[in-house]
Amino acid sequence: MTNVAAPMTNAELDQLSVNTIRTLSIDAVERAKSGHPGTPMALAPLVYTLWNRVMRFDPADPIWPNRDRFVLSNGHASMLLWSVLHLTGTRAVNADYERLGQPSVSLEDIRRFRQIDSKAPGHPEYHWVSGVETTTGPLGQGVATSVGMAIARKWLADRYNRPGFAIFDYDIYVVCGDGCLMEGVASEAASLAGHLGLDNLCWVYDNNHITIEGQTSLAFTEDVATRFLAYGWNVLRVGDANDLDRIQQALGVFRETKGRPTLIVLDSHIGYGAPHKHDTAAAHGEPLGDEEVRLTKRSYGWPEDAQFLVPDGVREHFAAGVGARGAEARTRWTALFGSYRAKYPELASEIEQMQRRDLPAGWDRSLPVFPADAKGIAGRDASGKVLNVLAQNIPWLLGGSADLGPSNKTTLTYEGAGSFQAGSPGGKNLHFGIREHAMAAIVNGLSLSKLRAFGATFFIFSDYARPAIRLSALMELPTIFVFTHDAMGDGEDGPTHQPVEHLASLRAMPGLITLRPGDANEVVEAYRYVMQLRHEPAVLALSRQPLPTLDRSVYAAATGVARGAYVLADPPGGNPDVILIASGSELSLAVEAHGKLLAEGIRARVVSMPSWEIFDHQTQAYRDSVLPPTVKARVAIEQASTFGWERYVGSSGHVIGMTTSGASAPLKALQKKFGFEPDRVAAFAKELLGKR
Ligand SMILES: Cc1ncc(C[n+]2csc(CCOP(=O)(O)OP(=O)(O)O)c2C)c(N)n1
Ligand SMILES: [Mg+2]
Repeated sequence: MTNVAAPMTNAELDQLSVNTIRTLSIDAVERAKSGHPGTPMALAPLVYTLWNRVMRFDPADPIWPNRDRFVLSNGHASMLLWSVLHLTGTRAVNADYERLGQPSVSLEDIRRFRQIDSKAPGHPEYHWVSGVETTTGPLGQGVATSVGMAIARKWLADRYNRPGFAIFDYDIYVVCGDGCLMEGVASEAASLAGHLGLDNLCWVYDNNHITIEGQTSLAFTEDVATRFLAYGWNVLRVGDANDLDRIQQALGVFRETKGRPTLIVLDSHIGYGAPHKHDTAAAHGEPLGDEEVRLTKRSYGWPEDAQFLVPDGVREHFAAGVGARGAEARTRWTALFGSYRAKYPELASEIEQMQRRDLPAGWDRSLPVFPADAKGIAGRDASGKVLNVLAQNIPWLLGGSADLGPSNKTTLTYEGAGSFQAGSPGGKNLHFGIREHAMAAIVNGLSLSKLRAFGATFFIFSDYARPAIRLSALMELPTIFVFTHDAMGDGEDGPTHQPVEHLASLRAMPGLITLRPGDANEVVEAYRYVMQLRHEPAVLALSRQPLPTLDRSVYAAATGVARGAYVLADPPGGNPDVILIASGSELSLAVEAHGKLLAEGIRARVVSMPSWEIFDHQTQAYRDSVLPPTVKARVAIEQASTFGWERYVGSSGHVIGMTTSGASAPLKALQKKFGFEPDRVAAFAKELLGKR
């Protein structure tokens, strides 16, 4: 016997690495006294194989554009990601896309799993931790977002690849569990991915038969494989989650499969190695407990008392695997991109601008200017004209509707815009089908891939997209949601189609910008503002019916939209006694009422307020100039829930809005029934002034 250990074989290093991921996960959850150990214990071999043997990812540059993407859709298993980001030595990148020297996730972060400011938070958070490709946690979102990433990759390849220049040829790998596959959004997204034949997309399904309440036999007994075959996917099965070679082989089959996305059904055992918790729901979401941790470590052949142990050789093993492969791939790509830039300077500069979320020069040239017109034009129609100009000026602006393109007016109709389909991946019109939730998640995936993307539907159905819009806001993505038929304008369709609380509920969402422009020129300015956003998603609420185009030689310029709210009209010499505040379709109503009040010698002001959020970000001085604190007589008019308007009208003001659902009738009748008439607006103004 000597003290010199024989060098470890590769197989031993593989196993040591897998067990390092497992024990880091166990220890982090134990220390935090909260978290999800069972699935990292089961899926460590999968994540190890994928990262160290397959993925083209350079830990030194986690935002290299042609990297393979990894999405952990079962975000509760976040310790998988924190472990692998740590063990690969992935570097941090800051908000200006600069590479920093420090690790993305340090061992100290893992020790402080789920604690304030740790780079190992409870669930994967894009923007907070470098190397996280999308925020996950709400089950189903990751898988659905990945479809957007796969669409983006196809589109990028079509536009930018040239013979000998495969600038974009990355793949998207996704890990998901029973929960993700139960969620409706996953079905919507999988159906579309199958239709589009996205063969750059691979979902690995952790088939462990366990969710929180127990066995999946309680609620989930469908044949998942057959379901995905019916969607048009390639379905593979790996019967043992510990078999690294089989996993690698299945991933290899994915890479060779053309014309279809791949689902790998991976049979696993949650809590693998824990003698009492293995295969039970108890392993899902709570620490194993001292004694069970010891027994588990013993079963892995791990020192029972060691905590947060990264044995010698493990980091080096990752460096020799994904580290070397990633560095090599990135270096080759960088050289390739250099020659590409020489040969195709314009295309190369587009790619570079896109990566920084810059807009191309001239992005707002030829935006329409709408002449004054009493009959006017619908918000949605103005939007369609603007979008068609912008999409021609900004090559990477694309999007579509959930089957309402002709109603939303979001179809890009100019020559060459094209439809995105399996056989035409350069098309800029996406057909999401009637899948609002997946649409919003896909828009997130497109945006995470640095495309400028929009999704559209009726405003009422924003509810169907809301969870993904929320993630857009959380991730600080500059996505665009075009929601038309934003009030009672849907008339005869009735209350099922008439949004009421939607504006209030979206305004309540942190980080989201809502805009409800009041005429065609405000629509133009709203888009001008939205296009310049880099870190905020925006919702545009647009009218179905024509709105008068205001005469801007009489009223203030629509550029005021960029300040959220602005003084549109004043009494002669200013100094109003009463302020009418309106958005969207009610702006012209306020203007009419204003005319009546002026005729009666009442000093009224009209404030156009398309966006609360933008206005709230202005200086106090500006806000006071629009809504002078001394003027307490204020009437807000908006064909939506009155909820929240108190903050602008104050306790002595009045809100004309909706306090019930709408009704099925022609718009005129609804305006009368719900009191959106100029005389009523004027009457409230007078009442507040004690003149009635
Ligand atoms: C939309 C949504 N609903 C509910 C939850 C709460 N939740 C977190 S994990 C989980 C069970 C997930 O089961 P599975 O995906 O099979 O994960 P496993 O326990 O096998 O890791 C639930 C219900 C959630 N995160 N997201
Ligand atoms: Mg499960």
